[in-house]
Amino acid sequence: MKPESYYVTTPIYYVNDKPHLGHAYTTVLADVLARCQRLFGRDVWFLTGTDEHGQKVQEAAAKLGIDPQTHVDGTVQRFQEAWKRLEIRNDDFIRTTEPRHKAIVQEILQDLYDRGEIYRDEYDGWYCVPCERFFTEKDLKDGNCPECGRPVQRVREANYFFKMSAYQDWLVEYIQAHPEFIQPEFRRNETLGFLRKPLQDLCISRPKSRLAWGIELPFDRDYVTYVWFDALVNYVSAIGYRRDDARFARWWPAIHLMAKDILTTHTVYWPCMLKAMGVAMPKTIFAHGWWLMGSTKMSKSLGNVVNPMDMMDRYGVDPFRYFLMAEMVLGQDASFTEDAFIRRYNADLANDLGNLLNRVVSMVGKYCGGKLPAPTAGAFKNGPAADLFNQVAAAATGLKASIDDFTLSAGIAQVIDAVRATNKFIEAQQPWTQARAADPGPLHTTLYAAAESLRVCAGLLSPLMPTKMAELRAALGMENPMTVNPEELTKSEVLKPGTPVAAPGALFPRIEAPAPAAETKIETPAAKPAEGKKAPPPGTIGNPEGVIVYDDFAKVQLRTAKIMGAEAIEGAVKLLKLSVLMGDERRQIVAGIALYYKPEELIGKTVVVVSNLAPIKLRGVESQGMLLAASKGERLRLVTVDGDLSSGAVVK
Ligand code: ME8
Repeated sequence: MKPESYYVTTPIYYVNDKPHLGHAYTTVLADVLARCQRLFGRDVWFLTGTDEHGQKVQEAAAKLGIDPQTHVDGTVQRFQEAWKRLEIRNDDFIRTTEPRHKAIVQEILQDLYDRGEIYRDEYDGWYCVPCERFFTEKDLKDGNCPECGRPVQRVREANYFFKMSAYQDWLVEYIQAHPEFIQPEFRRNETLGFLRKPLQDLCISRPKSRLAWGIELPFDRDYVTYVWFDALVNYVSAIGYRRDDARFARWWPAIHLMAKDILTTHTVYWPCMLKAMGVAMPKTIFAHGWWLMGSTKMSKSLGNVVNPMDMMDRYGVDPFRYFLMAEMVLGQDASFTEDAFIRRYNADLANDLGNLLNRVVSMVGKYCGGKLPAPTAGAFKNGPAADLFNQVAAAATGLKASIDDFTLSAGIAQVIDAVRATNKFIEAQQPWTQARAADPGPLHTTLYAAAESLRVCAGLLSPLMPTKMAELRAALGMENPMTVNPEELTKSEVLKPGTPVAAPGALFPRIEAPAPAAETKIETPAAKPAEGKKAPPPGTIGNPEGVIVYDDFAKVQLRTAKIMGAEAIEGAVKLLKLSVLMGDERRQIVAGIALYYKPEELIGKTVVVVSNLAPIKLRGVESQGMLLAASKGERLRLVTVDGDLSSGAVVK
């Protein structure tokens, strides 16, 4: 059977801008929806591009003393490079200055003109120069521009108009009869509200004397077509409209994604244009919310625009993509702060997902010689492994539904819940206890079931984090980690027992929140810290003096340990000899904490130990590791773990 097709678009962004967080968001959203749909076996086409005509481009080029085409040929690369960097896998990138687009715009204009859908008239109204927009007398606010409040000029100018008003009744009926056409529902209601006022005809031209950088009207060489009549057409010119009927029929109708700023142009102008052209309506026009900076709108004039490149440099591409998708409830506004990013990253990716992989790989290493064990027969029919797998498979179904009904963040949350359930499953099954039993069956089933769960969750998250999830799947010994097969997302026992597993290094190293101003430092009381080695401040790029790169840090193995015994060392007033339990292993550590803790206060504390330090002798007593502590002035406190966690856990 031919798979159902799925054509998704982003707005074509103004080429004069630098790509910012908002552009990145819509583009990643389209990319994730496209990748998810591909994952679930649909035939997908994903289009993005740039809007390259208009006054601002003309002025910017004039300022630089170059022609507008040369100017846009340069600036478009900022978008193309950003999308490459963001792992956007668009099938096409359309520029409105390309001949393939301009020719179609002109043909549509000529056709509508010939059929009387476009007419010439004298325009008499108010014009705001900075906003480049016309207003009627009624639109004005205290005689000024309703948008920016600045004075407006009276303009009388001959122009061309599209008979949009003729489609008002039809459009209202269409919207009412097709609930999936404009989403979310409140945006549909907003459009219907807009359509309660009489719809004006749309001015679609500018005289070349005022704006030369546009597509010339084929029936009047003194005019160019203005912004929307040019830009919106990209959605059809890119897929063979009027050129390749089979191709056009394969992809149309589209799913158009955008933010609420350009709702009306998409839900009113575009449907009326398509109706006049005799083309079917888009399947869905979905307007998402704004990314706000804290609670303020992101804007160039406020200087609070987030550059997606900075975020990627700082935290990596995949975590940034994940955050954008998981944090914004589709349709609602969302607040962007670096703190929110770090919180979500640490919670979902470092603690839940990354930790699950570490646990599985290290236990398979420890108990099964690094090779995936075989589950006991029937373990996936009923019992805890089967229950876990059912929850994981339900997350696959949930994610699939969430991409069709635009509730992506809920679908993602369901996958992360499945990851959490797998961590809980490990806690409940206690493979470290199962490992002591004579029958290895339960231990093998536990580890295999956890790996299976991880396999499916990584497959489901691969549209969001393509590279990281391929690394994860490679760590599980999968043969083609980049290729996720849709059937394997709801099928159990796909991993092959006996396959070697290997950790890819820390997949999501924990991010420490930017430190507050206080100069609290972490010290190692049993031995001197290495000179000149400080943790790199978040956001450090490159490797300036005194700053380590992650690989340096990764050499230090930190683990939790429970203090089982503590005693003074004769003749050494500052030192205590501690006996600690780190997982199954007992160690002796000498720590310089006697002035700050009494031995009996220490028993039962779970502390953090540098576990791969070569043993040394302090006052003749061997120390097999080092505790971490924070000290400031006269005070010293041990670094402990927040909440209940068994000893031997990896700290990262
Ligand atoms: O309007 N939050 O282009 P544009 C979320 N060329 N998304 C945001 C955002 C924010 N703070 N800021 C921008 C144009 N966006 C026209 C479109 S389409 C035929 C022509 C995203 O460069 C969002 O997708 O101003 C919004 O709709 C789009 O950028 C506007 O891009």
